[in-house]
Amino acid sequence: MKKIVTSFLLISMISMTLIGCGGGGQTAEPPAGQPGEAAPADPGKSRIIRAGIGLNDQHPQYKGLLKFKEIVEKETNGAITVETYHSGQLGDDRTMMEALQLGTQEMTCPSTAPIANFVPEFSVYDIPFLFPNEEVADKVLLESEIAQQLLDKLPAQGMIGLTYWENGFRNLTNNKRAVATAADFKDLKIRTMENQLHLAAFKALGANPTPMAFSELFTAMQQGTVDGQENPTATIYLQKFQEVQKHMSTTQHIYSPFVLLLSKKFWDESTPEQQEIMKRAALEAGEEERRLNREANSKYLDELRNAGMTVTEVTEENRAEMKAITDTVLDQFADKIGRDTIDKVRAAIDEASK
Ligand code: TK8
Repeated sequence: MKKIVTSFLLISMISMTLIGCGGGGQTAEPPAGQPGEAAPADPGKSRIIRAGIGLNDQHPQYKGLLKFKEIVEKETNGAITVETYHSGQLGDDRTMMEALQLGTQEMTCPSTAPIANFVPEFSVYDIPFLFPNEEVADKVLLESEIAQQLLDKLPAQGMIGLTYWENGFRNLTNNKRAVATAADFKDLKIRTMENQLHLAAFKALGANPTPMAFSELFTAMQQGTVDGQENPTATIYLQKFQEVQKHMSTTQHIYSPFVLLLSKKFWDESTPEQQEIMKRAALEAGEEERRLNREANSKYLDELRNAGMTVTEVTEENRAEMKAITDTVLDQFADKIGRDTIDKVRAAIDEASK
């Protein structure tokens, strides 16, 4: 099935390239209609955003994409159509970001962790135990200058960061033992996202981490290639990880933001009015995505228990010990991330925590 979808997409991409001379077609036309007004409906000329994510269609992130689609299609009077693809149908996070750079895909929504492979400063969000809670994360990500400055580094990489959405606080699951303390991480084979700071942090905790694309994770856990992984509760439940994992711990070790990314090529081919609409739609859909995500995270913790997982609530004291250990790896990343970026994000968090 996946093969068929992929080859169908390939064929349609190739034919679009041939027809549209360069993939997107309709380059640099002057904005139609009155200033401040969306381009008029012209079904023949609708430009398409292919939006792909790694999570499945039950996840709040996919619902967010549907909301984005609804707003953009309505407000551009159909001049932009959004096609949504879930479950890695268009590839994993890295592949999709590369496709955005090439202009062969228009939209994706990765965690900031894999974005750090393109813009290293994004790894500031990978510092374990950085954000104290969701309210502070919202203020920093949506209102601080530094969060916007990080998005502003994306165009140089061929991508536009429309805004931040939420993946959320990550929890550990595994098949070996109930993890309550830092010592319990010992020798656990943990899949991490493809990110150096995550790898180093889990190594420091005594685990045996291995980076892997999300699309390969379920099978890896099923076959025992890894003992466990870490993701927010909603993802764990909705991706059915409870079927292949016994233990879950509310480590809440990292708050992962998502960034809603658009290819710079598509952005540049859009009128200022369309750009405005996409920005606004990203924000509005993001509000919905956050709301649904928080509902899901609290609702599914019990569902994981009901499904037979042992859920270990990690105490603040044990979390503090984990933080003290992971803090020891930060210095080796400070130059890569930029000490200035780290200081600014910490200051924004302090300000938002007041
Ligand atoms: C899905 C990923 C996922 C992330 C991960 O493509 O890789 O663990 O948390 O949500 O973006």
